[in-house]
Amino acid sequence: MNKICLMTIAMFFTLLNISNSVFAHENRNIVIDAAHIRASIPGTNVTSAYMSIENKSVKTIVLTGASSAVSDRIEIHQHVMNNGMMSMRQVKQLIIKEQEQVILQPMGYHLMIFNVKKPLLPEDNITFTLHFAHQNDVVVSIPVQSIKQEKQAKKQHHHH
Ligand SMILES: [Cu+2]
Repeated sequence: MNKICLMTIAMFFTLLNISNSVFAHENRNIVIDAAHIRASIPGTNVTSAYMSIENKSVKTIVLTGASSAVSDRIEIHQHVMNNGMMSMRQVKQLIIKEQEQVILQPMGYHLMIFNVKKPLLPEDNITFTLHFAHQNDVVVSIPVQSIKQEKQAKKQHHHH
């Protein structure tokens, strides 16, 4: 990443913080919502990020990865059943068809964050850059949530 790009991102986040809209970022075609990172469990340096990614464009979009200052290794993962055992595997890309949405959530797709440089604590907001094929990066500020907060947020998301 060059200096100008970093400056642009820094400016962008200054603006985001002023408007205090840290939960969702919208560009013309890609809408990120309900993004959160699971707080670090003491003694571990691996955690995961979840969100919904909506493709409002008229073309398929392809998520190819993510990057963040908190880790040098972030992978797109999927939970799969293997001989009755739940396991994870890396997927190289996530295809989101036009007018469709993919939800990254516990037990499903997620962004796996390895070698977290410092514990991620509830109330932290972490800058993530999502990379797409043939699309500009999308930069999001993702709040860290404890598992308890995650469950509460999920309840509020369901309107029964
Ligand atoms: Cu994983």
